[in-house]
Amino acid sequence: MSPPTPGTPRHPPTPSQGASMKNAHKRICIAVCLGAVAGAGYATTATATPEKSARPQQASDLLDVDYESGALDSGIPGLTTTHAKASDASTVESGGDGSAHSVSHKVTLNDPDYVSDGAPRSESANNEIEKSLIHVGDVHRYEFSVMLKDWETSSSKAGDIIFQGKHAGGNKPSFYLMAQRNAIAFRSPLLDLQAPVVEDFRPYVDQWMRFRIDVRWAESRTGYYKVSVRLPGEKDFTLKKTYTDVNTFHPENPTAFGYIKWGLYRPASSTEAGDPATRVVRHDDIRVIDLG
Ligand SMILES: [Ca+2]
Repeated sequence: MSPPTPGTPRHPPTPSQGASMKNAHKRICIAVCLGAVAGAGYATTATATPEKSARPQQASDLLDVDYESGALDSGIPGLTTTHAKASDASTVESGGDGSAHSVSHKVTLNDPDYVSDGAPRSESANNEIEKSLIHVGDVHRYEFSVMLKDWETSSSKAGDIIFQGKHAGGNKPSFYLMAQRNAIAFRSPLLDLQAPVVEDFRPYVDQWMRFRIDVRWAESRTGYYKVSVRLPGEKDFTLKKTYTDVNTFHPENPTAFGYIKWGLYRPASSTEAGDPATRVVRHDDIRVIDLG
């Protein structure tokens, strides 16, 4: 099935506008990076891997959503939140991944108050934050922390989606992460690629897991996905799966850009199949980093 988008941006950039904005951003970024390097007195670490302790905003950050403002949009103009009506479909909670706040998304099946854009979902997205959007040629790193809150596992084969890299325009996602049975799996539905990246999440329910997905966005077979995970108690990320020479930007319907969504989307879950009616997931520190 093809998940609908959470809403078409009011002013989607044309390809040329998008490229122009991106180039302008890169020029600014280069200037800022050079300034930071010069000011700090070092010259070789401008592309150092961001780590959890590096909370000061990285010059290469295209998006940094930490929820420390206490607001559902994390104080970022244009951040898209759920359209579900239930008051607790999305809330800012006390306690984050090494911080004071995080966001919660909740979905109860068979309840219209937890339907957003026609499906059982509650998600946030960056589709109206232009500098963090996806265009062909971008190389992006997506990092985010996830807590499966009081999560009951299910023997059903349905996967509940917790993060997506999407193309706009009603296209299927390029990739997503889903909780399925006892595992968290990476999947590219159009390329029919799937691999578990957390083989058994049950020891980590109610704890923060951090994910890193590097993507070269290409409309030919020159792209890649690299998926890394840092589990509770681990100091570093572990590379779990790499797919190279893949067509990562592959819309079925014409579109010029893509975006990310985080939250909970339960497209195939059903209480008849034994899935719990209610599930809740928390996210924190959602970042888009320009590697290009
Ligand atoms: Ca936080």
